[in-house]
Amino acid sequence: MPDLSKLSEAILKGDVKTAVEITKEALAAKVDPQEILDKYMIPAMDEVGRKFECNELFVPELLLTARVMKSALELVRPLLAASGAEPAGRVVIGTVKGDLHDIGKNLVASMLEGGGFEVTDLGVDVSPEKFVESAKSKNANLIAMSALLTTTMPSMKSVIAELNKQGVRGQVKVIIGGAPVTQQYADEIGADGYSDNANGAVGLARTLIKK
Ligand code: B1M
Repeated sequence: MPDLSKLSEAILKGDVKTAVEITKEALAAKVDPQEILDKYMIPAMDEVGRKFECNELFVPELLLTARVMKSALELVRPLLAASGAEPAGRVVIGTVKGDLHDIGKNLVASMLEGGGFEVTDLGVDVSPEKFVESAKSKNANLIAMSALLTTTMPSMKSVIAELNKQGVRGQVKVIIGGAPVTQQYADEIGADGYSDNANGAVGLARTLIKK
């Protein structure tokens, strides 16, 4: 059984090789993938964020840590997805316009897929028009939006405005999430739901689609 604190250290150091090795060892030792993610990977990224805020880390290091996180996540994600269940609905997901953060969004997309949803991932920097056009062309029941920057959150409101403008708001539920997003913000902009984590997003999507 590997020392998983070394996984957090490897993420912080930007050390892809070690992070991948430890993650593989942990999975081979049947450590719960959700535990690897919640106890070691996400806290490491939070620490990266804290250091970035205190000017102890800068953008190049941030990029490096994100690369490590992504590599380790590639190994964990399929197993997280496999723990999901029943078929559910069609989801269009993306990170909102102006925002390039995709680690959390990818996690939510994987969990939704694992939960039996048909997921169309539009990637990052997605315009309101693209969200709405894709929801229409895919006949989606749900639009799922992620934002990591306070400056890009307002784009979530623009997507809802675009749904209203195109007369399709009643046909599609909207859920939102991402570090700066809150339930209060969801209520404020008229989103149907908010979750602060990927698992919660799946439950939320199921509940909303059943309604
Ligand atoms: Co950026 N960044 N970043 N960054 N970055 C943050 C977000 C920041 C908080 C760091 C800080 O200052 N402490 C800060 C935002 C400040 C603010 O707006 N208040 C910040 C900044 C300022 C910036 C730049 C402006 C820096 C610069 O260039 N000067 C720049 C902006 C670029 C842009 O987007 N236009 C930038 C760039 C980057 C990188 C490219 C270097 C890289 C992203 C790489 C990538 O994603 N491919 C990066 C990273 C890695 C971070 C931090 C360190 C980590 C984010 C992350 O991946 N977390 C971040 C600090 C932090 O959050 N601790 C930071 C792990 C991920 C699993 O969590 O995405 O929150 P998260 O997802 C969670 C939940 O939020 C939830 O589920 C997930 C799992 O449980 N969730 C949902 C997410 N989406 C959901 C949707 C749902 C439901 C739940 O329903 C639809």
